Amino acid sequence: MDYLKKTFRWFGPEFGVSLSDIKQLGVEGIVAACQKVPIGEVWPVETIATLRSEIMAHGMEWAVVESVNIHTAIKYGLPERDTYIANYIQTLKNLAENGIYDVCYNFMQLIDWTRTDLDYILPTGASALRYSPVSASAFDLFILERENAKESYTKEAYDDAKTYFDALTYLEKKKLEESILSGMPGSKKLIALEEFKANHATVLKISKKQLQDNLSYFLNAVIPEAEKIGVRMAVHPDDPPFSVFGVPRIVSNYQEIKFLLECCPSSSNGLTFCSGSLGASSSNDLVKIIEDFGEKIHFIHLRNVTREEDGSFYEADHLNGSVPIEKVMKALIKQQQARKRSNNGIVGIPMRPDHGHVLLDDKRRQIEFYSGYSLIGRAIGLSQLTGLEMGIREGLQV
Ligand code: CS2
Ligand code: MN
Repeated sequence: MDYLKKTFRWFGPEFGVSLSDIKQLGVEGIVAACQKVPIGEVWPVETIATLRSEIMAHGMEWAVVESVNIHTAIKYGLPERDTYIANYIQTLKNLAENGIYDVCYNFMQLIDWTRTDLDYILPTGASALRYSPVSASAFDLFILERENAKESYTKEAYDDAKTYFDALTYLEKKKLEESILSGMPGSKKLIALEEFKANHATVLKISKKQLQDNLSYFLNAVIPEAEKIGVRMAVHPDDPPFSVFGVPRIVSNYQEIKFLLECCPSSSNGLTFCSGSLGASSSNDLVKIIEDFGEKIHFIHLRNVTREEDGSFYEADHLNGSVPIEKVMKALIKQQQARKRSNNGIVGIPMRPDHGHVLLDDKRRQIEFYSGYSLIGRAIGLSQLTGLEMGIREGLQV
């Protein structure tokens, strides 16, 4: 049987999870990155080889790179972008030389995911990541102090944000600020508010159309090279899949994914299907995205979110929430069947549980984890997803 390949993201031992912990979960492939190389610089062959050997010494493979991050010069379309694109291509070559062919990246501005609460206590006592529009608006208006931000809100939304913010203590305000500024997986360092403000001011001057052109420019330079060396690029969707702090989104829905895939058609230009990121918007039809773009899905992130009436969402456990995870799994298995029938594409698509709750012994070690990347929470997610996959395969007789 051709199961999805079980993978697990690993940031290094300093993030509270070791390779031997992960091995015990029955994981085949590690999802990792050379995090210490500054964004934009070439990842040296030796640095890649050392990390790969460490993973292999634990009986697993380095299945996917997440992420080779993209320098802001490329995102902003600055003249020096060509140098950074050349570096990016060299990194891909160095990865391929080490036998690593799957690369996840994103084209989000300012930070990776945005959450307003990194320790939202659920009724069970476990904790999860949460996004609340009122808190995000309060940050935008009163911490970031975006120019003319007030005009982008209805009077009611502004008043709600003000009432909410005024009621916060100094420490609660700090906590909100830090929650938003910590959205960079793989780094324990918060982004400095001043740096965030400066980048934000730059990004606001760039239109959505320009950002899409910059993405297209990047892909048209990188993808032909990736194709030559057999590297599959897999863009991660923007999270959350709607504009925050006035910044446009460009990989957040069906049309935007279509643009991305069509601006540079190639089997190397693909997608990381993330059910949690795309699922935070009720207008995204996840099954349709899999059905229509399935052959371009090179990597899978599975998790669930519960969407609430006011536009908030929190990360629910993997099998519960607003995302129809069983339908998503079934559509993914059908995609595998199609690949098998046509003998085209990788059937054992790498899949990882994306984020997990903090519960049980995780609570004692929460400080060590990068938010969302607990051990037990993700281990439970992986085992639930594996069971779901097995049940669906049995039902489909595949
Ligand atoms: C994560 C992302 O939140 C998520 O869904 O998977 O933060 C992901 O790690 C990066 O955006 C990929 O570049
Ligand atoms: Mn994801």
